[in-house]
Amino acid sequence: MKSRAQQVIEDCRSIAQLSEDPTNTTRTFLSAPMHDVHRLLGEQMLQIGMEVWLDAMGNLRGLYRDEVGRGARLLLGSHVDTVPAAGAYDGVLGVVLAIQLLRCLDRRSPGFDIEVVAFSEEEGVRFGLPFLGSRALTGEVDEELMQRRDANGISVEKAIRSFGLDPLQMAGAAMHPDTFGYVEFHIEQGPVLDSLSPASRTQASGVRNLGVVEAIAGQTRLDLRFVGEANHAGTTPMEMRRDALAGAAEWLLAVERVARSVADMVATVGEIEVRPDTANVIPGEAIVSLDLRHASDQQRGEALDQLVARARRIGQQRGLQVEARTRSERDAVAMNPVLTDQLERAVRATGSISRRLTSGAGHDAMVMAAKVPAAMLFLPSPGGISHHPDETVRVEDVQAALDAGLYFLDHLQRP
Ligand code: HGY
Ligand code: MN
Ligand code: MN
Repeated sequence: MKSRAQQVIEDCRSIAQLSEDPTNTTRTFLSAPMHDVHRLLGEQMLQIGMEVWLDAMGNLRGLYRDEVGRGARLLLGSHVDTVPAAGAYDGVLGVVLAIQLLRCLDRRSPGFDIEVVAFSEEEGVRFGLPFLGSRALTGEVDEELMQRRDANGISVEKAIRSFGLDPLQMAGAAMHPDTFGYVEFHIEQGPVLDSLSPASRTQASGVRNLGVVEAIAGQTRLDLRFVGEANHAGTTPMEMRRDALAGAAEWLLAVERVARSVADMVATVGEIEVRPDTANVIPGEAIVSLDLRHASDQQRGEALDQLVARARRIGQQRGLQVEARTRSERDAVAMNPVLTDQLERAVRATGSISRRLTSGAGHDAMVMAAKVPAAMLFLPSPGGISHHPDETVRVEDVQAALDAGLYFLDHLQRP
């Protein structure tokens, strides 16, 4: 008989097969495989007596009514979209584990309703803007967002209609007014927890480390556009060039230098677009992305100003036009201490070690926290790998998270 933790892992691996790309796991906002994800998870929700629906942003929602029906509601969930060539657990684990927790409740009354939400989009891959799913629950959807276009010129609004949903019903996606808390189970996606529990020690002793998240680092996503002059690669002397890519490359190394100079800062240039992108033409235009994160909003702001100023200086020195455009900006968010303390108590009461930490990764909890007390529980990421096919979890840690989650639900005092 498969354990509940093994079932969680198996479900995540089954969902990882539902992809836009047969060679890896890639599932972006309201792409075709999302229909299959909704079918698989929706069936599981229906089997445990939940009411199931899709909201206008494509979030799959399931409600487990407490038979006492006092109406107060706890939200559990995470996202079911992925980055390209993703692992099987980022996001999905939080939804599958939440459904498994309700199975563990086995119709016992937690004393409140529980809604499980599978957010349609958190990564920001298709439209360059993250958290589309949770924005719909917190009322952060406006016309500008609805008209954002993807690489094929399709708007968010059109994508919603093409999926068979009605964007005019967006207000109906709002979080239920009786929601008193949001809890997200997620993999750490970094090396901290795994380095604290080398397999030899804790595997042997069986003691597990789980992460109790105190805060989520703030993040800035920015596009930097360098414009020079395309010209012949063979006839243009070096001193007569205005090479946009060379300027972007100089800036990219400055990004790395600045991030390394500030403790706990991370900065990534993950995207680069070159025009005309041809071997024998000097690049006339280079657009690079910046993902900048730090727990301190002030230090992130200072580094951002420093980097934009550096780009402008490089532009002056190289005769390049430089434009900076912010894609999205989210300040660091503290998790709710009342819920977080109770998560920690649940971790300890069920025999695991609670490790408090700040999340470097962004999560829907940072959006939800604006409207409702939010908390997160992390499972270790073996090898610290994530946003990669080798992303994984240990079944013992999934079991520890289920044990802690059940204890949390059984003893929850509302914030
Ligand atoms: O990028 C992130 O921090 C998250 O995985 N969306
Ligand atoms: Mn992610
Ligand atoms: Mn995630």
